[in-house]
Amino acid sequence: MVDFFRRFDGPLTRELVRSPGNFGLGQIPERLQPDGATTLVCGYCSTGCGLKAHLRNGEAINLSADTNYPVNMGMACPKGWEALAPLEASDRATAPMLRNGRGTLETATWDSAIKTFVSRFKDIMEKHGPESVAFLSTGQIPTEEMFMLGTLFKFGMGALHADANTRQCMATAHVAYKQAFGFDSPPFTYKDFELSDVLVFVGANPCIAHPILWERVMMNKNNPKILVVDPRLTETAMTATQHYAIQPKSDLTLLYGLAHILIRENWIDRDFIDSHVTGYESFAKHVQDYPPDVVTRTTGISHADLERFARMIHEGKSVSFWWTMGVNQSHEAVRTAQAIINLALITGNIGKPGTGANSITGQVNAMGSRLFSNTTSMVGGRDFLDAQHRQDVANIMGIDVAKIPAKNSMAYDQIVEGVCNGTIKGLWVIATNPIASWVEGEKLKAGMEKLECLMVQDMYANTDTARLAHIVLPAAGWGEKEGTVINSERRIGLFKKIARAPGQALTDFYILRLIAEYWGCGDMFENLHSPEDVFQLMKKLSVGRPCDFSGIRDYIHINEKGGIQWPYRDVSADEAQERRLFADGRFFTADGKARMLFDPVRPPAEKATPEFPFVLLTGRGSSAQWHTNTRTGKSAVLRKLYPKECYVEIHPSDAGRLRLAPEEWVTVRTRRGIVKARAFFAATVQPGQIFLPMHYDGVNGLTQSEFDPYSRQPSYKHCAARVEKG
Ligand SMILES: Nc1nc2c(c(=O)[nH]1)N[C@H]1C(S)=C(S)[C@@H](COP(=O)(O)OP(=O)(O)OC[C@H]3O[C@@H](n4cnc5c(=O)[nH]c(N)nc54)[C@H](O)[C@@H]3O)O[C@H]1N2
Ligand SMILES: Nc1nc2c(c(=O)[nH]1)N[C@H]1C(S)=C(S)[C@@H](COP(=O)(O)OP(=O)(O)OC[C@H]3O[C@@H](n4cnc5c(=O)[nH]c(N)nc54)[C@H](O)[C@@H]3O)O[C@H]1N2
Ligand code: SF4
Ligand SMILES: [Mo]
Repeated sequence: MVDFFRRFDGPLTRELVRSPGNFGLGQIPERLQPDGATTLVCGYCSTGCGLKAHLRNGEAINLSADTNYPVNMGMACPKGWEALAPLEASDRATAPMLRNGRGTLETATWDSAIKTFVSRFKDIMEKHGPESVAFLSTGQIPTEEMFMLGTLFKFGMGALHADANTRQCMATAHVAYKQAFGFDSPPFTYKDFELSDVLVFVGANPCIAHPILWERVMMNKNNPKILVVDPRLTETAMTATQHYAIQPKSDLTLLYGLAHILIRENWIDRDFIDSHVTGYESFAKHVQDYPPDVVTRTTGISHADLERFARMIHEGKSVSFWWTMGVNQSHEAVRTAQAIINLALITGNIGKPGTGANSITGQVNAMGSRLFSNTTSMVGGRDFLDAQHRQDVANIMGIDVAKIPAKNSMAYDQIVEGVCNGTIKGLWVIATNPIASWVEGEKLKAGMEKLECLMVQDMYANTDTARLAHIVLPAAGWGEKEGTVINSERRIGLFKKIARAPGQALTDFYILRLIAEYWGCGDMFENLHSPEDVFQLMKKLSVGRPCDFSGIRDYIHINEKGGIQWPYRDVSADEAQERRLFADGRFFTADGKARMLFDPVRPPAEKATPEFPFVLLTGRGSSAQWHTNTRTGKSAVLRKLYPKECYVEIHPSDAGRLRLAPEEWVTVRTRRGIVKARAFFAATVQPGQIFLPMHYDGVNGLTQSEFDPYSRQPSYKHCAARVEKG
């Protein structure tokens, strides 16, 4: 181990080599029983299940679902059971790589890789200013690493533009909550799945995307009504009490239409509105424009169904509203999320058991990113434009306030635009695969090929994005490092080290410390020797914020409690396992009241035309596939659980018209690109609509650059397409 650091023999190198958190195994106490078992949070989705790692000589030999963890109580989905496979894959990146003069990537030392990065980025920033570089990161690494990355880049290296794949995913929920509640604060606890008597799911397919949350719904003993709003007859919709197969992107009309009926019938909670909400009168006026006949025309839902929907909300004692990507990924996404929030507010369904306007998060630590990545918000959910916030952070971190930018970063799409038009010349990509996951993949690829310096930090050097890089840094993954993550119900859970990273791969934590050292700003982190040191600093940064978790003692405390939900201010004051927000009806706005926000409905950019007669929907295909499949694709077990080749769901009537045979190869074409897929006849999609799972190569070559104006999240689930034989 000492060997590959021999050219950089500073104190950090010695610490790296010695540190049990890096090359050895972790420091959590059960490590002391190397043949026992330990619990850690799964590294895929935001459900945040507890997995039990069975250890031999301190390393995991197998995983099972933890029966004691309050989230999953002994259940796990296939990805969780198979989470060791991606670590053991033969194509792991095991050494840094640099692109040579002939244009191929070849193995390099850490010293030369990081020196190359530092000299190229410094060069670019000197020539073109600090706004000529950017990073794109993730919701899939621990909060400690996000914090290090965001503070290193902005306060240490003096750069500005930084965003993450959470823009593709959670930006809408973040903005919707912030505007409505004064802070990005999903109010629920998972127990609410079990306590509601009416559950409304909008644009969410938890059977596939959050299977264990769906299990929690199935544990509901109130014989609840489950209402699902989704253009597709998904696995979730099939088990629902009622499925509303609306026209794609007509949600806002539907939700305003429901508010119209609830208000018309006086099925509202006037006391709650008067005491805890502002903007009700103008909202009530606004929804007068959405009477049932208008709603019926736009959504395709019958008048009777619409009235019954509103009545079920009214008759429910504890109604909870849940939304995911069908809402967040839309051209009017923030207002749609807020229309859901408004329904909860006018009916007083918030702050009580089994209620809430609840965004289900996606990635394991999207919630950590929303609070601490220092990208769109400053650490602790603060605002870069607020001088007092900047001063507070400078004081707590012991840095000069002048180092903190008084300007916001560009959003993901603006960074991508900069890459494509050449104003961004240096890009650092961490734990995300934008070539495959961002819209209009081909355009982005062409832009990335022009970059002066592209550095990719990933577990694998062969992702679509890493293949374009000038520098690849091999990263340890989930299971090979320690840190905390925050799940959908605000529960802070633990990643533990149960395996050794292969070859020379380092944890992102140590990669960031090395980069800081080489950049010349290592002093910023000189007291942060382990992720847990960072956690202690983040605790201080959370004090007095809505997300205050300063009452958590340390990692052991989180371990003992089975995760801890924020807020958690004082260990002696609040020991409850399950907590929800807003029980007192006070929100995080200046006057303590929630805001009702709304806009007129707008049509999406692309409509079906004679040339492109289908609406193309995209999303998750199976519970065994994760995003761009770099991890899940490594498990032989998971590979048996989904079709090997890309497939497109098409209604049998459309397939008949196009004279397709089942499973025949077709070309799906949009104005931006093509994908080959097998035709899968399924009445799950409506006539005139097709569905492509996002996990296969090239799918995002088809999607389009349309964004919500407030959250700048892409509208991945709506564009015009054509299906051709062959
Ligand atoms: N197995 C698996 N699980 C995952 C992931 C994964 O890749 N694989 N990813 C995780 C992440 S990061 C996320 S963000 C979540 C996503 O979780 P979900 O949002 O539940 O999953 P999606 O399939 O993207 O989209 C949900 C539904 O939105 C519907 N939809 C499309 N357009 C519209 C519309 O206009 N209106 C409405 N109402 N619905 C619409 C789609 O038909 C789809 O069924 O899943 C997480 N869990
Ligand atoms: N068409 C369409 N496109 C979509 C969506 C959709 O619904 N439809 N959904 C969007 C959503 S919600 C999301 S969240 C994005 C996800 O998009 P991406 O983030 O691009 O997808 P992943 O495949 O999860 O990529 C994560 C990368 O991080 C690497 N990695 C994993 N763990 C670590 C680690 O600890 N350290 C480092 N350094 N690397 C690591 C993995 O190997 C992988 O290459 O996709 C978006 N794209
Ligand atoms: S539901 Fe999510 S957190 Fe639970 S095992 Fe599956 S991927 Fe992991
Ligand atoms: Mo996501």
